[in-house]
Amino acid sequence: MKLPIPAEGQFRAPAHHERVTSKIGLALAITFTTCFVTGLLSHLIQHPPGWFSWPSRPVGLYRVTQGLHVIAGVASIPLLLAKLWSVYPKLFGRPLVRSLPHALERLSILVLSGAAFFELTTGLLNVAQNYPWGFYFPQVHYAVAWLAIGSILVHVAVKLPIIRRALSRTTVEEPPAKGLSRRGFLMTTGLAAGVAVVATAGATVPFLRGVSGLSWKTGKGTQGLPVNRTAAAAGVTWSPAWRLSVVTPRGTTTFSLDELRALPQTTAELPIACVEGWSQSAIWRGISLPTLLKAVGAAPGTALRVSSSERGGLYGVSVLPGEHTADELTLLALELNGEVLAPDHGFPCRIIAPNRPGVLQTKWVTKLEAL
Ligand SMILES: Nc1nc2c(c(=O)[nH]1)N[C@H]1C(S)=C(S)[C@@H](COP(=O)(O)O)O[C@H]1N2
Ligand SMILES: [Mo]
Repeated sequence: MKLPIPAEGQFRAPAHHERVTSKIGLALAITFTTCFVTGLLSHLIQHPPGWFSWPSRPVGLYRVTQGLHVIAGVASIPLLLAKLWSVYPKLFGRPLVRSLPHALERLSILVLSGAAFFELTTGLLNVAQNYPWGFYFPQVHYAVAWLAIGSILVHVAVKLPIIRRALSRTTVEEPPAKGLSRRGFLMTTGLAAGVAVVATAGATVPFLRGVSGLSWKTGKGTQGLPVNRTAAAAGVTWSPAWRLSVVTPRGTTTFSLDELRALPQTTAELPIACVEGWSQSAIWRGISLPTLLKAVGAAPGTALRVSSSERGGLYGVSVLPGEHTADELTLLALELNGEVLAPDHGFPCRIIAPNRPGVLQTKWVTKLEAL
């Protein structure tokens, strides 16, 4: 039996109108651009090329950019589904290929949909802390982002005449049709995007914490702060023989925990802003990096390599650039929310610096080396 293939002209539901497609497309262009710019920024902070430097202030800027990254990504999911719904009758356009430009356009849409779909699913699984794949998420998510943004640019350029036409007309005669009106479809799409955001944004927006049923991290956690990797999972243990070594061109200085406690202490309220989209502020207390550098006779603003006692993990080592080691608020923290750091939060000491991705806030620090 042959399945009847509907002709393109047979789809008369208002949701398939080019004005609907264009409006949702515009919203998607905004959310995807937001994702791209904030994602690129996050990538540059974590893998800084020579020309790039990232300031240590304002303290919570990265918290905002990464929060936006995940919120815009979550909002994109219903938008993308609505957009695909709106345009799918075009898939039935025959002949499949009319000309070379037409073939290229179809191919670019295939790449665009594939890349967009890939970014949203991998991103969502990442914030849900599920890693059901064999590749290294950040690298692949980053590479495909270029594919997505590139094909969006091509797509917008090709469709510009249609987008202009569809969005410029103020009143369009709405054909009598069954089902949701155009406005109804757009409102439903907007509502779905809003619900998705509210249900998850509490992971980073404090006043939404109570409302976000699906937010992946809550304020509950050891010492009032979520834990990303526990001491047990990282395989770290501590013994009184533990020492911190600080290596500078002038030699190596070691500190016992008691010696660190005897140095002048600084208190700061700083957020952990995880690349996975959750963030939370806490009160930290410890030795500020300018104080520590002074104690070992190193120049202010010396960049440092930070190593932890964790073996084999991906996040056991980080680099603190000069902008951060010169900032009074960058701490080698010994306390969190008024208590000695719990093992899961990095006991005996961890880095907490203003305006940085959580993944660079190294726990269980054992060595600092001047670069
Ligand atoms: N040594 C080490 N430090 C680490 C990690 C890690 O896996 N190993 N995870 C990082 C990540 S991804 C985050 S978000 C923060 C979370 O800190 P918390 O568990 O104290 O909230 O720690 C960072 N520091
Ligand atoms: Mo993280």
